[in-house]
This record gives sequence, C-alpha cells and structure tokens, in this order.
Amino acid sequence: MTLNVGVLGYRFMGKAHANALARLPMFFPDAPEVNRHTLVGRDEEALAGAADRLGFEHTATDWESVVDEVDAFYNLGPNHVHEEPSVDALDAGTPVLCEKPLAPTLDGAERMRDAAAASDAVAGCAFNYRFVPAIRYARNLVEAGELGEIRHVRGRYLQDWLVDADAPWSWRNDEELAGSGALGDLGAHTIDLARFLVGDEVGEVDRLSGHCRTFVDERPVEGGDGEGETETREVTVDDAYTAQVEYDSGAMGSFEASRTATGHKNDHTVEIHGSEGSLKFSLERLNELEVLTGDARGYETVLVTDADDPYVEHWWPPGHVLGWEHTFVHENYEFLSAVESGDEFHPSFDDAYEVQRVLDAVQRSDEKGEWVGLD
Ligand code: SOE
Repeated sequence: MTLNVGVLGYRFMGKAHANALARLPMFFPDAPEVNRHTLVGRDEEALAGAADRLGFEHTATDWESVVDEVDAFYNLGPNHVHEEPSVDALDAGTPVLCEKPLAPTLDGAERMRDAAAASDAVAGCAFNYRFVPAIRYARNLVEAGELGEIRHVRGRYLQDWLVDADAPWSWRNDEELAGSGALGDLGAHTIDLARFLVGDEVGEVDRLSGHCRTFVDERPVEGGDGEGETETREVTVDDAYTAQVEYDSGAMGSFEASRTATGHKNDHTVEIHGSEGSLKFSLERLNELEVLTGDARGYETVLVTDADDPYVEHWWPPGHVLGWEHTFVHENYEFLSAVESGDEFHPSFDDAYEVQRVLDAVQRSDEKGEWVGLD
C-alpha cells in the first residue's frame, strides 16, 4: 500500500520532512511506501516552486480540501495553524504529524489531545530530538537502571538569532501566533526530551518556578519601502526563560532556553544524575554520549555509531557520523510505520499535551512571581 502524504508548510520544517520522506525508500526499505502527494500553502507561486523542489505531485492553497483526501497529514505550519487543520484531519480519521509545540495555548493543545483521543488515527508531535541515536541509547541506559534513582535533570537550549535588535519581526515574536518565544520554540524540546529520557513516571512534574524575559521589545518589519522611518512591531513573547522544577518522584530539574545567547547557534544539552551514574548529551556532538556508571571515576565518551546502536545499521559503517537531518528520517520512519500498522506512536498528542502543561505553568509562574503547581 502506498501512503499519500499531504504536507502543510514548505519552509524550514517542510524541507526537513520532505528530505526525510525522500530518504526513506533508500535507507529504510521496510518503511511503508510513501507518495509526496500534496503540498499546502497560501502563496501559489512560492508553493509551486517549493512543490517542484521538494518533490510533491500536487499543490493546494486550502488545507480543508486536503486533510481527508490523504493517508497522512503533516502540519508543519506556524503554531497558530496547528489546531484547526489537525483537529479536522483527526475528525476525518486521517493520521496527523504536527510540529511542536502542539498549540499556542493549553486550551488549544487540550482540544487537539481530545481530538486525537476520539479518533482512531495516529496523532504524533514532531519532537525530533527523541530520534537521535545517542538519545535512544541514553534512554536505554536509564531504563535499565544504570543510573540508579534519578535525582537531577538539567537541560538548556541556546540560540542567538535574536541577539541582534535589528533581526526582523516574525510570527515567532507574537504571543497570539506562537504562544510563547524561546519557551515554546526551544524549551518544549528540552522538556519533552527530559521526560522521554527519565520516563513518564519519574518525569511527572509536580510544581515549578518559571521566569521569562524579553530583551528586545520591538523589531523592524521586513519588506518596508526603505524610505522614512522603519516600521516596527511589538515583541510579545519571551526571548529567554528559566525554570526550576520539582518532580513528583522527588527528582529536581533545571531548565533554560534563549534565542539571545550570543555565540550559541543550536546548543541543546541535557544532563542527568542518578544515585549510580550520570550522563551528558550535547546536540553539537550528537554522535556521542558522555556516560559515567559503576566505579568509573570520570565520564566515558561513547561514540554511538555502531551497527547495533539505534537506527545506525540503516546508514553507514561504524564511525561514519550522522547529523541533524537524520532525526527527521527516523521520526518519519516510526510515524509512517505506526500509520501502516496501527501501532502506537510516541511522542503522541498526549505526550505533547504534557509538555504544554509545563509551558503553561512556566508562564503562569512568571506572571504571578511564585511557584505554581501543574494542576
Ligand atoms: C528555531 O530556530 C528552531 O528552528 C526550532 O523551531 C526548531 O524546533 C529547532 O529544532 C531548531 O530551531
């Protein structure tokens, strides 16, 4: 059976997922056969060019005509476009893979989670960092009890593309369109990854203290006429957040993200300490994992590129490293396999809703200036 995939969005994420779909038959021959069927967007000319480049057969300017015509719908649009098309697709029984964070608000995310619960179709949220081989390797270590009782979870995601006050305004700077800034865009990844690594039970957040900060209050609007005063728009989301987290299990967490961390391009790190061992992961060295277990007196750097490491046998011989784009191939492989088999897929809309509860609590805590519970 060939799965016809419809994709909304053709920029950064559209490219990442289209590349993954193209790689699947070459490297994952057991993946379902996929047809890049329809690319959805608003600007007809740009859409036609993108469809050509990314290998789609058809284009459409309205998602309504697509969601129930395809075998899987990828929602890769801006955050404020996640809810309606995803809910419509799920109501029509079409599987959905939606980019993160699930929605700008907790209410929107709740509606999406409920639509997924009421539908027989698979609903996945595209937290791609779960699909880094070293992260899977780390999770296996934690699951096998190699770290003992988990006590500390620490994560930070640093970028610097907004450090320049003249960097143009975009939907990512608007609360209504994005929900939050560095918090939802980057922090959502870390919060999901931490939960994935320590497991749902240990990773159940009890309460937290969150802090958000906007350093640049307004930004120039791109495409001005170049004459007279530069038009600007208000920035209504955070440039950075920090959070102290208490888990039900007694573990403690410390999280941070910024889009104004000068010199850091895509610096995502997670560290975990347990009673018996520790581990450290950095996206900048994504083929490696730093592991300390047993009687070792220091961290050992494990190169996670062996044939028996997660996903690696599909690619190159040991030591022939993988990159960021491979995470999307693995994610698409798992998602489409679940669509075909009807098996569960994680991260699901349920998982993404749990992340959204944390994002919401960070914002509530910041507004109140005090610790808040998740419920
Ligand atoms: C933001 O710059 C961004 O593109 C995020 O939206 C992605 O989720 C992250 O993986 C890379 O950075």
